[in-house]
Amino acid sequence: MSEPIRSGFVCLVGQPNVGKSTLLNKLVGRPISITASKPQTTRNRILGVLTTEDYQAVFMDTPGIHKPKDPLNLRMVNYAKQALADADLILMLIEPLAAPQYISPPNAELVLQLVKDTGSKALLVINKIDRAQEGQVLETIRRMDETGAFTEIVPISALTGKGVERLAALIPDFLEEGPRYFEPDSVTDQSESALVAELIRQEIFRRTEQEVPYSTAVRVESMEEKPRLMSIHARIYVERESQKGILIGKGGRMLKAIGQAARKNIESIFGIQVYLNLRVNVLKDWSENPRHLAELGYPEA
Ligand SMILES: Nc1nc2c(ncn2[C@@H]2O[C@H](COP(=O)(O)OP(=O)(O)O)[C@@H](O)[C@H]2O)c(=O)[nH]1
Ligand SMILES: [Mg+2]
Repeated sequence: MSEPIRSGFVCLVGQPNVGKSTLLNKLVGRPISITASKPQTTRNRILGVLTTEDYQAVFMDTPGIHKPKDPLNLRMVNYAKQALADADLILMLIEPLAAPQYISPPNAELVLQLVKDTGSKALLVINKIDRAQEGQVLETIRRMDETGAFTEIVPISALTGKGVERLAALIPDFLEEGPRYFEPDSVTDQSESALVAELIRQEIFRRTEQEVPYSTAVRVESMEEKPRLMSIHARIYVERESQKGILIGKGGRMLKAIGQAARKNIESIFGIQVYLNLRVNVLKDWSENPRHLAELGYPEA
């Protein structure tokens, strides 16, 4: 029998693009949740596990809360709401409020209401302080403290890591005695193929514009581990022929760049040389189709 530990599920929520996935990766110390400078990069609930001698925190990264306008986004927001309901502790992220009005953005108000509705313990994380004035951060703390919704308010920069250790040190105080949900050496519940598909999608999000990243889904069809090489075949789905053209690019250059960048990340995460084969298919209006959504990894919440 191992010693009793503290454990629990810690939900990261916030408006799109506030830095939830960047923070998850910093907390866990591994790039397991993809990030990009675009909203709605994260589409699923992604678990990141932090195990120490005396506690295990299972962080749940979530899609940003917003007002969904299509079936895919409706599912994404529902995954976030489900994670909120499952949480023992909530970390709500916001960015420093902007002077002179210090009004919180509409999606942040929406998140705050959802957090309050759970009745769970919540900490407020003010992220991106690396690009804010000190006075702006202080005024944000003051205003958010007035909501009475938070046990603690912690300013951080998920990008530089400033304040993240302090935040991590607070977490075990809010966990209760419980089981080790995951083996001490596991950092996520994602399968290898799900993580690979996400790493490919990350490069699409970072390299394409407008509706293209939002019309893209990735599925890994095979991963074969040979003695010194992992051979991976993956398929990228888009909704229209024109999007396929953009993803492939002139002379195949875009697809090549996506593949190269994804391959480097996969190699560094798995520590093995990788052969990556990418193909692009049109699956007309998949993001509107319940069956296609489920097949591509976005089942109803
Ligand atoms: N300057 C700055 N940028 C950040 C910070 N945290 C995240 N970002 C950037 O904000 C963008 C969105 O980050 P991401 O983690 O994908 O946000 P999410 O949508 O909330 O998961 C990315 O370009 C990140 O590099 C931070 O502390 N400071
Ligand atoms: Mg994210």
